[in-house]
Amino acid sequence: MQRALALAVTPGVPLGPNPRVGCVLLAPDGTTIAEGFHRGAGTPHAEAAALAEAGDAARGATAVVTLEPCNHTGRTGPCSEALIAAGVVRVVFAQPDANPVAVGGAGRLREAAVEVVGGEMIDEAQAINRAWTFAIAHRRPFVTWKFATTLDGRSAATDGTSRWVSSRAARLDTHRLRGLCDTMLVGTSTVEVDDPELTVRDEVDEPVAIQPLRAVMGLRDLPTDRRIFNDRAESVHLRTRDPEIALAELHARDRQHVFLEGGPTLARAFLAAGLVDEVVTYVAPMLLGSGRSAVADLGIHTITDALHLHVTDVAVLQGHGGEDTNVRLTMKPQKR
Ligand code: AOF
Ligand code: ZN
Repeated sequence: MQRALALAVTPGVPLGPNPRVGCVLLAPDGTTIAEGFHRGAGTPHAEAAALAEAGDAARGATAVVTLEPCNHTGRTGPCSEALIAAGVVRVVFAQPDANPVAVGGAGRLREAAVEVVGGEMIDEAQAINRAWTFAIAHRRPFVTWKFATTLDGRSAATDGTSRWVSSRAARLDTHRLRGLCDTMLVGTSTVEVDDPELTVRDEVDEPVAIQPLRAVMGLRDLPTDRRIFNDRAESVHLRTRDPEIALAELHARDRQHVFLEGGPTLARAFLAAGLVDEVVTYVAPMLLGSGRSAVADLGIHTITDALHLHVTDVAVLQGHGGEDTNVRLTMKPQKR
């Protein structure tokens, strides 16, 4: 399974709507017959790739897969049937497939007298497809809210200027994180005021294979010459102010991980709706004493009502060329 998990995360596999999956076919004596991994939506599933490599040698084999074999004909055929037809006698998988269109593989295999064991290294398998797993379970994308702040919690000065709060190292790190999501989301006011392009660019060493979708939400009409609508990536205007509706629309477009980069009003709306799953904050050693907070008034007036977050990771982003160190905090809001 360790090997199957490593295959699943083979570098270069584009982040898409499909999960990353690895598969190893073992002979009865435990030697490896063939390996396979999934290379993105529309390409053969990991099991199919391994079976193709094995040919007749798959007869009597054990298939070790990071995800329960699918039982549906989607972009490709059902892996349950392919494993049965190839004469595989045993299937060991990690994560059960709760995807409503694909579900039922283990049952179908058992029906055909294949021995099935599930749940092996399930945590590791779920971790490599965190957003996919979340989106299937919750029927909406996972939401990461990202913001940069000064030491005194300001995201912009009183004149509205917000450029260069975070260091170049922190901005580079942001672009890297953007590239790990499939959607970036801001509100109409951010597009009007800051006119961001919202692409993953230059600053990252390796260009991303697919640019994340650029989504803007809000009822206001926007001029078409805004940079978010340029041809460097896909974009969409979600005509709603309701985070739940916006996420439902993105889910319908097969989006699994939203990187929320909007202003304080949008942040408040998502927090108030309990729709922030992760917070990533870059703290710069800088004081403003006044200026805009990262989040608008949450209606909290006493300390015991504070919204608490749990820190899951701290990273020090060393500054270069005279720039100071920034700190990145990754947190989980406590749901109320
Ligand atoms: C994959 N790769 O190796 C396995 C998958 O888009 P489709 O029609 O090819 O089906 C995607 C679903 O198939 C996916 O969401 C998951 O439930 C199941 N298994 N998918 O992309 C694979 N084994
Ligand atoms: Zn499949």
